[in-house]
Amino acid sequence: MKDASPAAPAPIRLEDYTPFGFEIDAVELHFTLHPTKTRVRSKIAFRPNPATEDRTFFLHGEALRLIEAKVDGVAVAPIVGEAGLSCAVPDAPFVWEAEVEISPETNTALEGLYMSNGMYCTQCEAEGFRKITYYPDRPDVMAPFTVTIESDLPVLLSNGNPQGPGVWHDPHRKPAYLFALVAGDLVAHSDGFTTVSGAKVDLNIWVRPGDEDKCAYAMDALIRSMRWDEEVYGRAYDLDVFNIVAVDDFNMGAMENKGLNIFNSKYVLASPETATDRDYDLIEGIIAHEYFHNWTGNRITCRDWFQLCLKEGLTVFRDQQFSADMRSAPVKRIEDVLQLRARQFREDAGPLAHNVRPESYIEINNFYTATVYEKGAEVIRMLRILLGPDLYAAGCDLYFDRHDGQACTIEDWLACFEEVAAVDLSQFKRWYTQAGTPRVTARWGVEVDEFVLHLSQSVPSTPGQPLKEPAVIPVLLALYNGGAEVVPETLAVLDGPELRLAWPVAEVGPGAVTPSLLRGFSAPVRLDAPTSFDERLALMRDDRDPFNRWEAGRSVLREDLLNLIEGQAAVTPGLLAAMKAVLGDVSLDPDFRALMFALPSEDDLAQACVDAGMVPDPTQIHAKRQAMQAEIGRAMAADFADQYAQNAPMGAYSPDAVQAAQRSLRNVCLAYLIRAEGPDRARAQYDAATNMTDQMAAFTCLLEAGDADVAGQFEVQWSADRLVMDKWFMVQVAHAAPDHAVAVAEGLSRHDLFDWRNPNRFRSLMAGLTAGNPAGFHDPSGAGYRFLADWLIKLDGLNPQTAARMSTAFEAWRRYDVDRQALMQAELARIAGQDGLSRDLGEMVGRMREG
Ligand code: B3K
Ligand code: ZN
Repeated sequence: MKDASPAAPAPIRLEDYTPFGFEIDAVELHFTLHPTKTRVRSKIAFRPNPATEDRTFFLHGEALRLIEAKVDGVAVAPIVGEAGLSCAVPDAPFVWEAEVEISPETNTALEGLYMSNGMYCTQCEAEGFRKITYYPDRPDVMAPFTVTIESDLPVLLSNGNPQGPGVWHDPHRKPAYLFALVAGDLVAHSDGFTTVSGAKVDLNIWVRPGDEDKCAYAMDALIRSMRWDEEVYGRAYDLDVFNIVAVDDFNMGAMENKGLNIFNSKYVLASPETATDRDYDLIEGIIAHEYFHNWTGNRITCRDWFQLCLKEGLTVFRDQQFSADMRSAPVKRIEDVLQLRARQFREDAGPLAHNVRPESYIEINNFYTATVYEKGAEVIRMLRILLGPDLYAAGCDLYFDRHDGQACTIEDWLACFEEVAAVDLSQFKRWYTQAGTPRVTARWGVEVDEFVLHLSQSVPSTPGQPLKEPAVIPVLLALYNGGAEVVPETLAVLDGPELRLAWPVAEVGPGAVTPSLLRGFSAPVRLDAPTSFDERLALMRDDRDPFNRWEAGRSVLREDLLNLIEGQAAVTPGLLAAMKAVLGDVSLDPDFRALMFALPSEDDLAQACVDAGMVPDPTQIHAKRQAMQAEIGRAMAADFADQYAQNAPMGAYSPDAVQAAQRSLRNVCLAYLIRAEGPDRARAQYDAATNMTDQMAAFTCLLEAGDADVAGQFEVQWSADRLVMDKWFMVQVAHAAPDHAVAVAEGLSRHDLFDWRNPNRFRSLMAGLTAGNPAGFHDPSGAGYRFLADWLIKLDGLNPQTAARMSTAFEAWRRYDVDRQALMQAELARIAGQDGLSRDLGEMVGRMREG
């Protein structure tokens, strides 16, 4: 399927899909583990695939030393190339056997079988299995696996159920990307679960000795996820054991291997002293996400990698629903939309824009994106809004019944909903086949005796897709008049270029009617509505939809910030009054109030400048945002002090939503208060803190206030804790003064603990600059761009996947002034010119240079 040579990467295309010529009845794997000379013996029972005549026998394989190969017990001499081997085989059932040697210790790409702190572990999605043995490494080839592991290490794990020491059998047919193996000196935090049908499941979270007291929250989240999937989606677990392993060196968050999830330790280990509330929140969400993949991804998988959103978009939507049920649903929705806009809208507006279902790729790992994941989830959310919860549930049930055990497409998924709802979803499918964020324009007014709302849509051009067709856009809306909801929430479907909606004036009343549009963010679009500043202040107070209430506040803050950037002298008094009312409104969830006070990010403001026809100046954006924070802090100091006191901790720390919300609001107050009062309160909080949430909040305040000692104190306290030190690296760069940020990052990159081979550590430092300190990254000298490019070039030789991912910091280059554009393009050109550039980074840089 894929050309392995980095020198000549050829795109893979959806339209070229053909099935593999053989099916597999059984796979037996035998591992003899050794750091540099691991032997892998495979025995695979193939038979011709009746769905195709093509009997080409090509097995993927990369960086393998073939020792021997046999067909039906007879030695053969296959033709071996860089990407795999081919061999003459019978047009009848046969058994393939091979032995290969691999070197996990020198596998720095962390793909295939590799080592992390003396432990063996695997990462096979998307195409890592081919670095373990020769195999048809494609998701539509599914098989039951039996695995034997020989090693002196005490804990030997693989997929499925244990059959004896080091022997595992997975009865569920699965693609190779879900294979996993772990061997190490590990200890388990164990529990159990009884499924709805009474089956007992052993649950284990395996960690390095010493970390076992940091697993309780992950285990609790797992048990709640298992129950929730039974109750909400009717999906039960299907093996005797469910294992999770935490590993320190991991390219991503976690991996849903059947029965043996492997996690970045950041998303498993938590104690009040070392993890923030945000960390707990992420652990809960990611544990749930990987668990939910057991049905949406594992039992029903993807036919090919173009269908990635089939499992990822759906599973993200499911984990979002779970978190909404566990915590505050409005807060969860706001947080998800903040992420969507920050990452996916940004992606959709730049050179890396692509369909939720892409149609071609060079390196599939480059398409594990916000568009596939987060926009993919929004598409499922829209489907549920359009059909309603009952038909959505019926469609899911049909999908699970009809396709269990299969490798499927988006067409298979949509057909289930077309069938249960008797609807035609061919236009809706454009959400999968058109890139770009649609823009919805709303205009309204009284026409004779009707209040008329006109909605129209357009989708901007994206690379390779100049022309777009209208999307199906569900718009949840209500109408307000004088603070009253005169038309309750209703669903309008904008499925053509325009839509006219009308209500009798007699119904909506005389005077100014204000629509509350796109409630709950019912579609992933940009909205252009002529709602005045004062109308939005009123919605901020009156809207019954909590999302739109927040959205109204957000948009007035953004508008005021843009006006400050353009020379307005001070924050608008009406805005300050509205903010004051929100802060003191104890009927509102503290977390919601905290979110109302989170100013739009500098990246958000840069995009807002572009939308307003201005060229963003990151230095100016930073300065004005800081100034607004200081002005609000001074204007409302007494209110913040009051809330700071009212939300003081009571009792022992718990990561539950109620306590976390209080800490969140209290720490927002602290961040404003230091602008009015100076750093003493933050210093007192830092010195008294007994949990990482409060310590980290005070730490960042003290960094911003220029405290010369706090970074050293933090380091002395936490230098032995890898996950806490990741935070230390990140926040020092993120909260440095922009004109020093690159120097701080450079200094930290020379620190003894800057282990750049560890993806978490590398990301902490780099993202601290690129995402955490945009004004520093975009320093007019270009030093930030050079710093990043130097490190990407260095990392690419070792870990192309992580290098490629971090390169997206350059994706918004077109937003900026010509000098910055030229500086960024020069760095992209310098990267592109490197000898031996990986397919991963090469593809990303190529797309960013062209787009
Ligand atoms: N499926 C994995 C991601 C694999 C990424 C490969 N580059 C985790 C997840 O989405 O659940
Ligand atoms: Zn996933």
